[in-house]
Amino acid sequence: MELIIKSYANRIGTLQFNNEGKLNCLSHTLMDELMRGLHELEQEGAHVIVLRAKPGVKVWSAGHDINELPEPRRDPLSYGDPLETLLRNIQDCPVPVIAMVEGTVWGGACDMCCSCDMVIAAEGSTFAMTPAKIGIPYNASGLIHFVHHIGLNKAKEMFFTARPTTVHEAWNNGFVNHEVSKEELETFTYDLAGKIGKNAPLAVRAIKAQFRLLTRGALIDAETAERIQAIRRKVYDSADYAEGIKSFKEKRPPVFQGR
Ligand code: LCV
Repeated sequence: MELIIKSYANRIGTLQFNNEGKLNCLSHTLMDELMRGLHELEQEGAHVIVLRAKPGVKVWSAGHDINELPEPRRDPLSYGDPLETLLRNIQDCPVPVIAMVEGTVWGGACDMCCSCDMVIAAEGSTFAMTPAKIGIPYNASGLIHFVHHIGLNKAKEMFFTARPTTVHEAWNNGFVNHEVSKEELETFTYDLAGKIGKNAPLAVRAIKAQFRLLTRGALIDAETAERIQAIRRKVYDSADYAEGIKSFKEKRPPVFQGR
């Protein structure tokens, strides 16, 4: 693995992003390595896994690799998209996964934190959900994630404004378990991971599995699911989605026409 550094000690696995040059953006390769790392660490006997970036990063992860977003007219966040698969892999990982965050977190990387079982973030961290900046309709499972974690109004504000949420706001919203100083981030996180690692692994796994099943969101009928898909398709078929990607690549602000 090149874009992820995997390590294991005292029942705690660690997966560290290793692509600062591209701001640890979630490329298909990096996400494949993350999924492989989760599986391997769980097989090696990890009781808990920490996701992290290198100490001192300014950008924890810049989110989905925009250059790998599908061309317009294709769903950018379909069920089989590597990002969606990664999020489910984290949620379904039999052992708790902790996001240890410093710096700024963008788009799909925020949803990745949401998919973790806990988030511990250093002072000065921020979290921004940016699909509206790029012209992406997001998707039902992702939106439900945020509603569950931070409530409907805060989730709407995060998505509609696309502005970075401070770690203090995120802690207040329940998105972050602990806000700690940069100096104590690593010690605090691994102490907490150690507490989980000492508990009965079967019980911890069973409790995580029950949380996963109990929070899968309200059942929706087939017609509602189809209506959601129709609403989303109008957006990823739009000129605005094409403009969102094009403007990013041309390093200029997007000019959305509402069509
Ligand atoms: C590819 C990148 C990226 C990137 N992809 O440095 O949630 S959804 O629905 O939106 C979902 C689909 C999603 O996750 O979409 C991506 C959401 N992410 C963002 O909106 C963040 C986009 N990036 C930025 O706003 C800036 O890069 C930040 C603020 C993160 C850092 O700004 P800074 O000025 O420090 P640059 O912008 O110069 O970026 C450094 C290099 O990383 C690339 C960017 O194109 C540049 O590449 P070059 O050096 O080749 O020009 N880069 C940054 N983000 N998500 N590539």
